[in-house]
Amino acid sequence: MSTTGNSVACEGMYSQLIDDEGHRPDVGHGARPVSGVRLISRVSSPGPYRLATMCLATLCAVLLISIIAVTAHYKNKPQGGGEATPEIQKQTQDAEVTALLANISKLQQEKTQLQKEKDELQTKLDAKAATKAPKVIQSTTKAPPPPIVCPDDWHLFNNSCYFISRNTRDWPESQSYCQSQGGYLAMIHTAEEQTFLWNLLPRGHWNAFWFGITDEQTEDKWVWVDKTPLVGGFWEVGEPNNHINEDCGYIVKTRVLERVAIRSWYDAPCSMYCRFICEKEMGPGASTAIPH
Ligand SMILES: [Ca+2]
Ligand SMILES: [Ca+2]
Repeated sequence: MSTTGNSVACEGMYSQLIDDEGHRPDVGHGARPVSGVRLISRVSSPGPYRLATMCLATLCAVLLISIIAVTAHYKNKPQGGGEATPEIQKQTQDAEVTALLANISKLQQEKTQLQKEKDELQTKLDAKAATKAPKVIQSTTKAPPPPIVCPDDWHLFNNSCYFISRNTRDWPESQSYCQSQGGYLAMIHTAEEQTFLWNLLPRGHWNAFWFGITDEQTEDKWVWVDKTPLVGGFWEVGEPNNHINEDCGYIVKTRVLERVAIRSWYDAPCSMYCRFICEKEMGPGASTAIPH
């Protein structure tokens, strides 16, 4: 250690001082010798160098001890707060776990409360739905429309009533009569409707019945009484032929059984007096407009 070295150095210095007794460096061989009493006196009494050496040695020892003590102190001192840190950390963790458990317990209570409220609301909702159900049933079970009842001597087919006249009129008068009854000369759009009317007509030698078709406005441009154009039709073979300025249509049902419904239309002069077929729509959605 440096202390030992210092001690040696100090001892060497002291020995040098002793060796120098009687031979002071600043005294040459030719100098006057010193007396023995004076030398002993110098050796036994501590000089300023020896005292300084001792003080220095003491200071070195104190310094060394201080360094060792400080080093040992900091070496044994635990890092980051000492030996209690793990305990503090454990306590902190325990506190955090306790807080988390308390929070979980609180959330579970809130969840239970919310579930209870949800069940109550669901119960109320079901109750309201149950009370509304009869209303829905009522709204979907509308009363059926009243059955269509045709006047006497009128015959029902789909949503229309049909009248087969017994008297005869020309075509314009026939249309006027039908209008006076709230209808119009029959407009026949389907084979089913044609067949239905055909079955109502009595057979005869030349039983002819006006219905609601004419080409009076434009020759060979047949239109219904509501001004809609004819599409197709159930004309007899060779008809319409406008043989004698024939601008109105009628249905002929003879006694010849081979004549059929779908080939029974003829054109004829509108001034002829014939029986006729009236039609009027009935029920909801029926047109109140009377074709002219
Ligand atoms: Ca014609
Ligand atoms: Ca004809």
